[in-house]
Amino acid sequence: MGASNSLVTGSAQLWEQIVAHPFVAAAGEGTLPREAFDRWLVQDHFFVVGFRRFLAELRALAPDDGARALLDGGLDALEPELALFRAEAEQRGLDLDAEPSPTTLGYTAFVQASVLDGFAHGLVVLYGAEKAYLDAWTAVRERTASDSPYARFIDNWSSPAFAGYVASIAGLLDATLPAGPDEELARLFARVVRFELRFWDAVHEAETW
Ligand code: MP5
Repeated sequence: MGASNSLVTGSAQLWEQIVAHPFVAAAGEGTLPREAFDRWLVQDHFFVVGFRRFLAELRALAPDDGARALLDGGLDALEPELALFRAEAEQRGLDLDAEPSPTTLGYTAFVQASVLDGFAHGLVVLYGAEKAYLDAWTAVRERTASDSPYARFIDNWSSPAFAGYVASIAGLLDATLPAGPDEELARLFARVVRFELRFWDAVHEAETW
């Protein structure tokens, strides 16, 4: 089993909680309160802006042209994605400069710090975050009627193009860790999974501080 597969398998129980999360289920079924999606939009915008800085740092550490091209593609995709967040926020009258929750701030800071430990560490975090969003938004898609108000967001993280990007990250991770993840990297990945779950909890339950 490749490194990417063994990491996800090692967190299988928590992974199931992500794809079955009440926020994910309600978004799919069309029963999500408007304010809950609003909270997600503002908090995830903060995360993605921070994520872009993380990805640029990771790209600077990429060992070869193939890895650089892959991460360049990821960075390019964040421009239309952030434009989508801004357009939706404007339509909903939301302030994207609102204070992040402690979970959002903690997760964003954790992601950015991971790359200080080197390329493999950052790549493990990148894979965990992208794979978690691919699977969560694919679960939303599977429950959704064709006229979802979240269609553009669903597409963003469950399209064949995004699935291909995540598969390429998995391939790069497998090639980077041919002997599989060591204990430290497995622990790092498990933290990403816990943060993903906590992120959904926080936007669902309106965490404040
Ligand atoms: C992603 C995200 C995916 N937007 N938010 C969280 C909490 N986790 C993962 O990252 P990207 O860069 O939007 O594909």
